[in-house]
Amino acid sequence: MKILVADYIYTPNGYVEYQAVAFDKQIKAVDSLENLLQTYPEAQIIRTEPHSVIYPGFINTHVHLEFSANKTSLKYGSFMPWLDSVIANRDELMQVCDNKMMMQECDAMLRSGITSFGAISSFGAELEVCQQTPQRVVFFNELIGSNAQYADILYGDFLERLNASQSCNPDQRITPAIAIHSPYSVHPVLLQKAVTLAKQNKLPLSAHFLESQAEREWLESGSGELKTFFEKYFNTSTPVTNIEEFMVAFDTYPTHFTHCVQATKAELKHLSDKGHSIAHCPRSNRYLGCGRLKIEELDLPFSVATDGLSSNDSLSIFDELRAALMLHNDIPIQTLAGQLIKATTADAADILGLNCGKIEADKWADLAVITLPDMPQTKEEIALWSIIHTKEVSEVYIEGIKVTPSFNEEEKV
Ligand code: MCF
Ligand code: FE
Repeated sequence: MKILVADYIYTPNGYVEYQAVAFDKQIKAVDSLENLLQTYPEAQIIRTEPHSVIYPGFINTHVHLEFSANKTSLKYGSFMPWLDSVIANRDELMQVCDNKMMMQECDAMLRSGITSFGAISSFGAELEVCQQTPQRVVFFNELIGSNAQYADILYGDFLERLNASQSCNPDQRITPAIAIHSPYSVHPVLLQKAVTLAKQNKLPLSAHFLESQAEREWLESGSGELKTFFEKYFNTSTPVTNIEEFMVAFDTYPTHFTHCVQATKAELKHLSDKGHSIAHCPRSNRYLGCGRLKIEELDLPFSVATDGLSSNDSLSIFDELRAALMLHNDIPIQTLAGQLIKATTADAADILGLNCGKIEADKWADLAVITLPDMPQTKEEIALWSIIHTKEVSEVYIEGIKVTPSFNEEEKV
């Protein structure tokens, strides 16, 4: 048993002062140190630095590790030039992206306090790294393919990758899952099969949805820049589905939809009515010129995610949260900071079906300690100071074990 003591703890009831958390693999209790010691007299007491706050480990719901080699290869600024540049550079980016590079990015996520992430896997190349990294990983095997002719081959390949992620050792903390790439790139027959499979096996399900204006135009009227793209690379000139057909295919199974920047109020209402959620990727949306998701109008749960280095400059969750503070400049900043912390902890865990994200009894002891440079004046300001001042967290625990980015202390078993 360990007891972690800090000036503040972020709990489902807000920030509490002068308390401590008792945990082994799971959290046992939050109480005063004196009370906890009465129940657990043998516990190891760990005192954090002054002005520290204990948070549940942060959760990055959507990242493409396989694209970690990108620095300046892909074109930022506008969606279609970016997509063209993905086609042109993908093979080379994959070639230079080795396990070492992806593990460094898992390290970077860990240093920013990320204890769980959703890995969107196009090829299955990051499975080994995800098995080795100490973090929990929801491993989203991507299904892509708009041409009915190749549907069987693509589905077969997808099933093989899914199987591999299903055969991991439980100690590796991997949850197998399915990602539908997008409405413009997945044939409705494939989509139907994958949704049924997810439902039957209770696998988390995710899909990129209504990211760009080009995507909307193509799905609505079969025109625009995506038409040129499909004519050039796939010799087709009509979309395989439309917004309505794609969206209703998920009606019976709650799905985590990524981006949704271009969704209308009616579409967002439909997503909300069917129990879905949104992964909000503020820097990715800005870098690809897709616009701003109006999070102030959402009435469904959302997470905040980095997306991959294919459309970002870092995988740090705190870099992402700082960007979100800037992007949503009309939302009162203290309120927004509080929402962002909740979105990346409790809400993200609920969305991915992980038993963590909250500091309360019976959750996994996945914790991130941050240390503020000075004492906050009020509890209401802690969320904002945490986001503004945290470049790296001070300590991370996963399932009760302290982990360090270089993994040479206590490694993932
Ligand atoms: O989320 C961003 C932007 N939207 C769509 N796809 C991707 C993103 N980052 C990487 N991707 C991948 C996607 O998984 O790029 C490929 C897919 O494999 C695009 S389709 C050729
Ligand atoms: Fe993505």
